[in-house]
Amino acid sequence: DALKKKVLVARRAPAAVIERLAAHFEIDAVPDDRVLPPDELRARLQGKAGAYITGTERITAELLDACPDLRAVCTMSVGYNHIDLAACTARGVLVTNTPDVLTETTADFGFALLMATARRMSEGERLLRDGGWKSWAWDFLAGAEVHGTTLGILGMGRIGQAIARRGRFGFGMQVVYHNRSRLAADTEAELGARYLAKDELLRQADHLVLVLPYSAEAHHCIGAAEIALMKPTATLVNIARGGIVDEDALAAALRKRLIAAAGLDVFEGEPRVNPALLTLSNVVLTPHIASATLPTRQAMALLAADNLVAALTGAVPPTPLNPQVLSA
Ligand code: 8YV
Repeated sequence: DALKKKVLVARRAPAAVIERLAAHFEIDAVPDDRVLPPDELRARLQGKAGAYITGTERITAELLDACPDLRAVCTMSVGYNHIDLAACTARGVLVTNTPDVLTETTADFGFALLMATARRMSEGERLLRDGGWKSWAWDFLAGAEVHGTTLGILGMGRIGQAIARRGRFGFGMQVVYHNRSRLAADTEAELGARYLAKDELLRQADHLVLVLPYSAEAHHCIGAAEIALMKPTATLVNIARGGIVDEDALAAALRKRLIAAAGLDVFEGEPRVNPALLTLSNVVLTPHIASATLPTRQAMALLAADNLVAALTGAVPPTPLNPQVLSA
């Protein structure tokens, strides 16, 4: 159909997404799980009005200039640091993400990673599988307490608040947080959350969870100086973006036991993992799976598709990041 707009689906997507998009558009769907290299992404975007992407494909100003037909970029992720939003807005390209549908699932995983890290679950499993479980000792694999301790949250958005609820209501924790802006008083009261300056948060937290969006200002905002403020018994959990943490500094701190342990679901330069982290016993490492349940991934995928359909058919997309483009 020559009248149908063309869209690129840049990664293998659920059949329901392809069906929904095919009802409106002529689709060029990448059938496999590899990330398109930048030049291939550019080539396949020629003549396309829309791009359905994931958290991996980078949308830069140069790419937009090379793809003048592009009107909408819809990412199946809540994070959008892979997209130059200002460049998109300046060119009238609508951008959407997938907030809300992954909040509770991602918070579940953040809490699971905190628990696994504090209670040394990966270390225990490795020891058991390697045949190292020979006897019992009073301090055998003794970890850090979770219930009743102080939960620190850096980045108190939707996911941060969902983690705060788990900590407060499930584990009787005291919640302290730092965020660019302070929460409304009634939200703070509901979460029992106390706002602290960043340094004070680092000092007080028994378990510190990073859930802030990645940006130039957030780059390596947890490094040697910040880790030095933390308790030697503290654990650090990162479910945001790898670039927030200086991994070399973290690995050095874990080796010297400046903090007790870390749980990392995200890495700078993933899927490559800093080799310095791989040799440490006091770190739990997972391959960026905090939103990975089938229902949540399906909801994210369909929300991204709904956004793309709306964006290219003159409707208001459910979750736009630059809605000003719609009224321009
Ligand atoms: C995605 C994420 O799985 O939503 C995000 O920002 O990091 C994950 O939920 C990943 O970006 C793939 O799209």
